[in-house]
Amino acid sequence: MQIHAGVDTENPLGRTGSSGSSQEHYFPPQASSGLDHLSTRTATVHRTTRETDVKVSLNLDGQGQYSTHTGVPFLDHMLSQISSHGLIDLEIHATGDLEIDDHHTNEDVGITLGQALGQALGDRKGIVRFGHFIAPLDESLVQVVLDFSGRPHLSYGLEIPTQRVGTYDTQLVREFFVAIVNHSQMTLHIRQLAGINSHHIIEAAFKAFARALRMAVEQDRRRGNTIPSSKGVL
Ligand SMILES: [Mn+2]
Repeated sequence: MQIHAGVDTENPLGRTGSSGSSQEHYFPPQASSGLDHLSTRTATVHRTTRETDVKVSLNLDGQGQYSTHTGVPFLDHMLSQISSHGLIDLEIHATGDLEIDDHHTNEDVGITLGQALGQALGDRKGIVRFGHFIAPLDESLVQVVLDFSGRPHLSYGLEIPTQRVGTYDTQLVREFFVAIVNHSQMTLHIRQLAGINSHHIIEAAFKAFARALRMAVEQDRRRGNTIPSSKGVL
């Protein structure tokens, strides 16, 4: 496994420039905000096992640009929600043993994304830390509350009425969040307040997760360069 995090060596100041805007390179919008310790919050994690090969690149201070290719179409659809509503630039490429089922690929994308989140956040200085949102999607309503506490915990309250959405096994939603929680060391509560349609319930959960994530990783200008914990460590 290779992990690279931090400064983009081709764009170390994170300045917007005219030298290409491919999704390989990120241009955080607040490079001269006085919060330069947070201004290049990017990470790339490449994780390989005998079951899958997953590469995740992200920019927490992105604009919601994404390129997701996991071989699992519904998972791609949900990852695009994280990017679009979390304003996190996200590039994910995965190959896996889909001839068995989607389980390993789904889980390993969650693991690798969780690791990338953890890497990009570093020591978690200066972040809001907590995030919450309630997202509707038509009849569905899902609440997400999260805390970059350093302690992995998931309370999962989705009750998805069908076994599949398209070809996607709906049991894999929980597996995805277990993986991301464990590998980003996040406390995450997901509660379904209403919902009938499986696709709507899951998508509302990912939208609420994205917005809660956006809130939690936001730079807290009053917090400055300190860790948001009375304990002094997260
Ligand atoms: Mn949809």
